[in-house]
Amino acid sequence: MRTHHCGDLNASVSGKEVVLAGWVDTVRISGKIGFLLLRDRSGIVQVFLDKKLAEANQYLKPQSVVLVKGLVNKRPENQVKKEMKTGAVEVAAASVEVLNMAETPLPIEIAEETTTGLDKRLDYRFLDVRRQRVTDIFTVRSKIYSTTVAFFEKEGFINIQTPKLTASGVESGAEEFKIPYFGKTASLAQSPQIYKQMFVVSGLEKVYELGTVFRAEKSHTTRHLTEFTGVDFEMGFIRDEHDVMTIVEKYFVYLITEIKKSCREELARLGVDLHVPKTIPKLSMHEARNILKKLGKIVPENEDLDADGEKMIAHYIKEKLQSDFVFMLDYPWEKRPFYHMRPEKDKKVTKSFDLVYNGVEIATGAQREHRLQVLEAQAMEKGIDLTLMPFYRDIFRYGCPPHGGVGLGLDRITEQMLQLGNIREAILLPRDPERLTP
Ligand code: AMO
Repeated sequence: MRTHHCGDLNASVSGKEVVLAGWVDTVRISGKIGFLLLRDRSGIVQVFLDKKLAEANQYLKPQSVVLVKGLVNKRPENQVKKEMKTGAVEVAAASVEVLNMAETPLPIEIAEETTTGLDKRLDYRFLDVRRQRVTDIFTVRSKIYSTTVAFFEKEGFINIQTPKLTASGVESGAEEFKIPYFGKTASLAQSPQIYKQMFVVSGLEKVYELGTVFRAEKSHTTRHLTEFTGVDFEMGFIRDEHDVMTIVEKYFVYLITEIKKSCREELARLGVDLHVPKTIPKLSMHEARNILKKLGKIVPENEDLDADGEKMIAHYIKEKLQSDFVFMLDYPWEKRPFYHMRPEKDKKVTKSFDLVYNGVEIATGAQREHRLQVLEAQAMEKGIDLTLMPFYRDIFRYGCPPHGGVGLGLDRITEQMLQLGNIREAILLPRDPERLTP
């Protein structure tokens, strides 16, 4: 249909006939002539309409879809607006064909500085994405996704896809969505935890999955969704949880280096300056509690850090070590699931960690307990009878290597990387306790 995209036009194609197609950003008819700003995924170009075309298109509505044929001309230097990506040239239209007229009024304001609130924008997300900022966010997210896959492939992990319809999970019963399943009750997978362990034990040794995770959490926060994209990996033959953290550190060095390189324009428009971590500092929960105590916040021994505590620690680490990331180690046993390993010397903690990025937890990981007797006893302590989960129990019976892994949230990574302030900005169609449409 088209010979060029709007964003491809520059002085080098000046004098050429082109065919463009896209959405009408604005149309301005003044006196006998007109100007139409045409937008496609790559950018915006100004189209000049002579008297005949200006008259014919005086009722053209913004957001209509048009096909423009015309000649590329260099614009006079004094007319070139710096902020316009293709500002150096314009197209003198020979014809404008309206492929589809948009209705008016538009339900949301499609402008860079939109006054439409987030909820309404999400109701009309397909229109919201027509804003450059939103296209930029999802271009970066797409790159985060593909770079994540590239990283795990490069590191020799094998991609797995595991069921999302399950009998039950291992995270926490309260967080499962139960659905009818041919006379039985199924749960939507709240994590691929069981399966990623299963396929390490199977002999695949190193596995990863990017998949949908469901959590029936009635949380109305800026960082919780009921459906999100999990980045899970699991690896066998580890010495301890630090081997797993090494992979996480390598991943973020690779990811941020790649995003800085391939999304330069998007990051510039979004006003984001990314820092590639060198090493990620590690802080035990014991140290974190002491730091927070000095800052006036008391966190009891058996408690997790809340969102506020994470932010305070992140701020402290940023000031002291200039790092956007921090690993938090040794989470209390009371707050962690039964499958986390506990160190021999201190059964009150676990060989687990969280990764905090710009003040928000984006990953949880641990060395898993692979000795069946210990695992069964740990499950019992948490009130879970492993004999009721035979397919999980079995994976520890026939040769199970020491192993560990991590669950990261792709939506949270995107949100924190781009500093969007709300996880809903980082996902096309968020699901939360109030939102099930569109
Ligand atoms: P956890 O429950 O901490 O760990 O989840 C791992 C990561 O997933 C993301 N996340 C969420 N993102 C959006 N909305 C939510 N409601 C939400 N809940 C979690 C976060 C979090 O760090 N099986 C373990 C992981 C493991 O040990 O391998 C687990 O699921 O980024």
